[in-house]
This record gives sequence, structure tokens and C-alpha cells, in this order.
Amino acid sequence: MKSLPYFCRGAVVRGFGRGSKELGIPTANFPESVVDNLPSDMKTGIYYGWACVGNSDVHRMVMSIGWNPFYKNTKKSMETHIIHTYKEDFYGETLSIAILGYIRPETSFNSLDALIKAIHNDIEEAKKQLDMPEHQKFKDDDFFSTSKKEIMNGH
Ligand code: ADP
Ligand code: RBF
Ligand code: MG
Repeated sequence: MKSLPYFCRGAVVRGFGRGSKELGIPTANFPESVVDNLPSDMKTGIYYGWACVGNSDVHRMVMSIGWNPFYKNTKKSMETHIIHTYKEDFYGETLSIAILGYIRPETSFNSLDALIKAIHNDIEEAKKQLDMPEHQKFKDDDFFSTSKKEIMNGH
């Protein structure tokens, strides 16, 4: 994919609330404006990369881009699961992400359990990929420190 790595940021908005409740895997959802800005060659599916909430630390992430075929959503979404335990929700805060690689297409699984298992596999795959030096370097990219400066300056 020509557009990778792809960097973007936006406010965290509310979705259907299914991630934490039904799957046990919370996903921070981006607004439509961020979804609409995706380059046309970014196909739908599951990706890995780095994520940072507000001016805090950069963590590993997995994300889904698409229509969640298991739930037959009608709106395309971009949802990021950060591989880190947060004490509180962070709706309204700025989420900055670097999308580095593609894992698999979105699938309509036969059961909720199969979907959850697949997401846990994605998390393991992301950890393996992100340990590699060519992916590690993006953790320290200026993009993440810029977001910190902008937030501290009140932009
Ligand atoms: P929604 O449908 O509103 O996105 P979710 O059940 O997917 O609801 O939960 C997502 C929310 O959970 C995020 O917006 C964020 O505030 C919070 N959250 C807590 N921990 C995480 C995490 N590790 N990754 C992503 N979001 C998290
Ligand atoms: N939804 C699907 O319908 N099919 C998938 O294959 C799928 N894979 C996902 C993989 C990851 C890593 C994540 C974070 C989400 C995935 N989802 C998938 C989206 C999931 O259905 C969605 O996060 C919840 O419905 C909460 O909005
Ligand atoms: Mg969500």
C-alpha cells in the first residue's frame, strides 16, 4: 500500500458502545471527517501501528477500518484499540495514530467468540510486528511530539 505509513489525528467520538461491553476490547472511534480523509488506496481491514492519547505516552495499537461486517454497519468507521490499560475513558481527547501495516481483511465471523479470538490473534501479530526495528522507529517520530507541543500550546 503506497500510503503506509499513514499518520492522522482527531477527537475520540462515541460509537455504539459495543467494543468494551460485547467484546471486552474497547476501540476509540474517529469522527467521519477523519474517515473521509483516508487515501483511496487504503483498503478496508485490520491494521497495526502506534497510538497516543493527548500528550501521553505512545503505545502499540490494532485498528479496524471498514463496515464491521459481523455487525453490518452502514457507516465506514476507523476504530483503534490501544494495547494499554487506561484508568478512565478519554472521549473528546485527541488521538494521534501512525498506521504501519496491514494484517487481514475484515470478516463476518459465525460467532462473537470467533470474532473475539481473531482480534486477540491480531493483537499478538501486532506485538510481533511492532517489536521490529523498522517499526520501532516510528514510536519516536516527530508526529507524536508535535501533537504534544500543539496540545501544550493550546492549539
Ligand atoms: P464506542 O462505541 O463509544 O467507541 P467502546 O466500547 O468501543 O465504545 O469503548 C471505547 C472507549 O473506551 C474509547 O473511546 C475510550 O474512551 C475508552 N478506552 C479505554 N481504554 C481503551 C483502550 N485501551 N483502547 C481504546 N479505547 C479505550
Ligand atoms: N469487525 C468485524 O465485523 N469483523 C472483523 O474481522 C473485525 N476485526 C477487528 C479487528 C480488530 C483488531 C478490531 C479492533 C476490531 C475489529 N472489528 C471487526 C470491529 C469490531 O466489530 C468493533 O470494534 C466492535 O463492533 C466495536 O465497535
Ligand atoms: Mg469503539
